[in-house]
Amino acid sequence: MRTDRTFTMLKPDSVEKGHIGAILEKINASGFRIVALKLTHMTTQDAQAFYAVHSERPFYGELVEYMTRGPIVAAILEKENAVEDFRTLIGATNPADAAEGTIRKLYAASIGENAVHGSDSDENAAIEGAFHFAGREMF
Ligand code: 3AN
Repeated sequence: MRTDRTFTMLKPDSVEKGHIGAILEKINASGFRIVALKLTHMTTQDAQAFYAVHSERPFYGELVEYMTRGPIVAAILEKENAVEDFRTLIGATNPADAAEGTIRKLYAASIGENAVHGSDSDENAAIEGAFHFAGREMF
């Protein structure tokens, strides 16, 4: 399995606020190459499946509702040490705890609406990328 790719979503709040360009610029400027990219709208079934690992958590319903309320930008990113470096770039899950200069510090409103997703392991990066993209959509 490749170890130099991660998967991200710019969540509905980022799209609604017009932050797509600024966030993609920061991603590129931080050394990530965009391998796959699309604007898409997750169905309830998509979001339930994508976040199945959180299905027992109290915020699951809220999370599914948020992630389906508007379009998202899905992308696969390539860089050496992509998963870990991208988690550093986006910052802590709760933007109140996120380091200065991170994407969540700059653009996220709250823990529930935290602007971006970043895969937490190489294995999940591959699963999540394949959830959104066919092989011929990756370059
Ligand atoms: P991360 O996105 O930093 O990996 P996870 O995997 O723990 O964080 O959570 C997935 C998503 O669930 C978060 N991006 C956030 O939108 C939502 N979430 C996590 N914790 C909470 C919480 N305590 N209250 C509301 N939503 C949450």
